[in-house]
Formats: sequence, structure tokens, C-alpha cells
Amino acid sequence: MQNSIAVTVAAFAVLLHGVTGLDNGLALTPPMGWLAWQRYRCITDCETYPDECVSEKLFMNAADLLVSEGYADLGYKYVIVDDCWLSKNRSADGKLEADKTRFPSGIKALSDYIHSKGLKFGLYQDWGEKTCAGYPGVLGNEESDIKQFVEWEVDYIKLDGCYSNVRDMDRGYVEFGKLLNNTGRPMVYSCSWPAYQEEKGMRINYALMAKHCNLWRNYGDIDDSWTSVMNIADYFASKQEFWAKHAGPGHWNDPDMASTYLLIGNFGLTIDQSKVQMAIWAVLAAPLLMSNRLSTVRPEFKEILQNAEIIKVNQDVLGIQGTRVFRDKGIDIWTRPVEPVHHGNYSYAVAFVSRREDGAPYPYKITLEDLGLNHRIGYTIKNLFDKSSGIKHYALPKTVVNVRVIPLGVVFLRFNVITIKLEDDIYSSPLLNKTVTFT
Ligand SMILES: *[C@@H]1O[C@H](CO)[C@@H](O)[C@H](O)[C@H]1NC(C)=O
Ligand SMILES: *[C@@H]1O[C@H](CO)[C@@H](O)[C@H](O)[C@H]1NC(C)=O
Ligand SMILES: *[C@@H]1O[C@H](CO)[C@@H](O)[C@H](O)[C@H]1NC(C)=O
Ligand SMILES: CC(=O)N[C@H]1CO[C@H](CO)[C@@H](O)[C@@H]1O
Repeated sequence: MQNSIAVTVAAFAVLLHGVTGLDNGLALTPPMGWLAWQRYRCITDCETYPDECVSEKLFMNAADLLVSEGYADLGYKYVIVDDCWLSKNRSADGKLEADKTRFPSGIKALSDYIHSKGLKFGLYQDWGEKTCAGYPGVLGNEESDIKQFVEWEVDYIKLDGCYSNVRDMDRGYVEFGKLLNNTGRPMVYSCSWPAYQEEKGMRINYALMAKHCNLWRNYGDIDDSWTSVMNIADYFASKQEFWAKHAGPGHWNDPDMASTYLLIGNFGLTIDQSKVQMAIWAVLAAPLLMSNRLSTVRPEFKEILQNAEIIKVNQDVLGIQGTRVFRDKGIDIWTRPVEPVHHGNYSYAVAFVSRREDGAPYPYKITLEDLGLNHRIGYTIKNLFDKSSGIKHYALPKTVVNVRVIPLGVVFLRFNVITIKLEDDIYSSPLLNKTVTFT
């Protein structure tokens, strides 16, 4: 039973990837960067909260810190302005304007500043009469607004869906995407359309979405809590059969509007829960958009956000979205096929996530074979949260991995296929039946 489940789901994920999608040359791996919403929401009172209000200062500061704290070098390059940047009314000639007190230099100046740091500039709008927070939306002004985005040198548009007719979204979001394309300026197109249709119980045309959007939000806002992170993970697992196949280079599922927004470094998650989020987001090929206060992220959280091995899983060039393949004794197993590939056999990132709350680390044993890892020549194993371990393990399909997962924690392993044929006697050696342990 165990065996067949793991193998079937892993094979399924591999076979169905590569659905044709948007081809604008962008987001070939999931976008990474920083976005204001989850942490700063719609704080507009700059007198009371000068360091937290949605203002040019906030985004310039984020750009500075992405570079100076080393995030940019690891790929976190989009600085994305979310809702509440606008003036309540359009200008006399009908243009979108930023709030003049909070963005005194204007959007073009902010865009220039972000570009001067070697980063990319993202902006929020809404395919409706108003944005979710009640500022002017693009509906009825799509063409002229897009012209303005081009003048502002926007690199990424997040298009929300409040105050619009969900039944018209299939048409409206597609048209908006075409207009973006017509400008000739490369802009990542982040759509919110499934989250709204899902809410109304509509059938969602994911194939259409993948053809017109670089990413799409599948779920409501994340909150700063373990419950919220796990609700999103569970929801994704429940829909993986329909969703995973639409992900690929240039087109990604976005675990939710804000949920992609890594909470790590805020208030609600412990260090180990943060590791769980980072691991699951890597398996899901989710955009890695932080929403935190970069100046006060503690070193142990920063280390999680800057774990190059896990970012490498997230950014794997094959772009296959992983799935939850098995649940047993309170341990959820998530796997994602990654590079390198040898004669059709994939390497894998495998996360063992504990939902258990009973004290001691829980030892969970499983063979590679039961995980769907059948590469005869074997695999090397790397423990991705344990930098000191390096690659010390060599394993065959019959090898047993024993992971000791702490309560509400994760052990995240990478199994790379071995591509050279090893000595024949290795296959009859006790290695075959060896148990390797990871904590
Ligand atoms: C527009 O679409 C074409 C065809 O998919 C693509 O080759 C091109 O890169 C796109 N251009 C922009 C700016 O999105
Ligand atoms: C926005 O425009 C409306 C009329 O269209 C006007 O009543 C309102 O006072 C304006 N608000 C601001 C903040 O200028
Ligand atoms: C592995 O264990 C099985 C029984 O558990 C045994 O039959 C087999 O000979 C062992 N193989 C090696 C190479 O030790
Ligand atoms: C070379 C090698 O080990 N190839 C394996 C690839 O995976 C299939 C199962 O999916 C094995 O049967 C092959 O032996």
C-alpha cells in the first residue's frame, strides 16, 4: 500500500509536467523577493508608524537591505509594492497616482532607485473598480494604466481581483495579459483569478491560466501562524492532482496571495516551524517572497531564508512541482523531482514533516524504494538543514532512511542520482540493507 501510493504519486507528478504555458521568457524559476503585504498590510499612518507605513521609504529600505544583508545575491530580487500605494482618486487627466505624502518622489523615482540597486520593481493593481483596500483599480482604464506601468519601468505586476465580476475574470485577465505582452516590456504577470473563483465554487480553467499568467494565487491570505501555514499545505495537497501539472518554468502555482509570502522572521513561527515552511515552499516550487522586517530578522531565521541548498531546490530548473505523497503516524512526506536526471531517473528533494506534538524526536523509517526512488545505481543523500553534514551518505533503493523528526519540525533530504556505475560488489554488500539516520 505504502509502496504503491508513493510511487504512483511521484510518477504522476513527473509524467504530467510540461503542460504548455506562458512564454514571455520570465519567471523560468519561481520569483523571489520581498513584498510588503503580509507584514505591513495597509498601514498608512506615517506619523504614528514612520518605519512601518506603506511609503517609498519602506521599499527603498527593503531594497537596501536585500542587497546589504546578502539576500539579493541568493536570488531575492523583486521588491514588490502591494495595496495602499495609490492616491484615493485618479489625477485630473485620469492617471493613476501614488499617494503624495507617502510617495513624495513618485513611482518612477522609486522604480529607478530599486533598479539602481540591481533589483526588479513590482507593483500591485486590481482588475476591478477598486483595489481590495478601496483605491482606484484598473477596470475601464487597462490600456492607459499599462502604458503608465511601462513608463514607470515596472518589472512585475500583481493583479488582484477585488470589486470585479468573477465570471468575467477568464476574459479580463487574459486580455490584460495580452495588453502587457503588446507593450514589449517584459513584466512578470501575477494573477489572482483562481483564488476568487475558488471561493465561489467555480470550476477553474488552469490550462488557460498557465497560458496567460506567470503565477496565480490559489488561496486566501496567509496569517502569521503555524495553523495558517499548515492549512495552506493541506489545501495544496488536497488539490495537487489538479494543480501540480500546471506548474512549470514560466508558470507557477502561488500557494496564496500572502502565503507565498514567507512569514519567516516575523512573530508567529518558531525556528523549526519556519524550517517547515521553507521546505514545503521549496517542494511546491512556490514563489519565495518574503514579507518581513528585514532589519530585525534574527540570525537563525536569516539562515533559513538564506539556505542556498533549499533555495536550489525551490529554483530547480526542471520546474516540476512536488507533492505530498504519503502520510503516516503523524509524518507527512513531501517529494519533488529535481536535477540531475540520469536515464529518466530523477533526483529528489524529500521533506519529512512532523505533525506530532509528543515530546521526543520521532524515528520514522522508510526505504528509498517506498519513496519511489528506484535508481539502481543509487543516490547520494544530503541533509539540507544540516550544513555540517555535507554529502556523506550513499544509498540504494533498498536502503532504509531513518529520520528523527522533532515535533512540528522537518527533516529535509536531497537524494541525487549517482550517474556513474559503481563496483559490482557494492550491490551485494551490506550497504544494501543499511539504515542511515538523519535528524
Ligand atoms: C509576447 O508573447 C510572445 C509569444 O508568446 C513571446 O515570445 C514574447 O516574449 C512576449 N513578449 C512580452 C514582452 O511579454
Ligand atoms: C475624489 O473624487 C470625488 C469625486 O469624484 C470627490 O468627491 C472626493 O472628494 C475626491 N477625494 C479626494 C481625496 O480628493
Ligand atoms: C538484506 O536483508 C535481507 C533480509 O532482511 C537478506 O535476505 C539479504 O540477504 C540482505 N542482503 C544483504 C546484501 O545483506
Ligand atoms: C539506471 C537505473 O537505475 N535506472 C532505473 C530508473 O528507474 C527505473 C524505475 O523507475 C528502474 O527500473 C531503472 O533501473
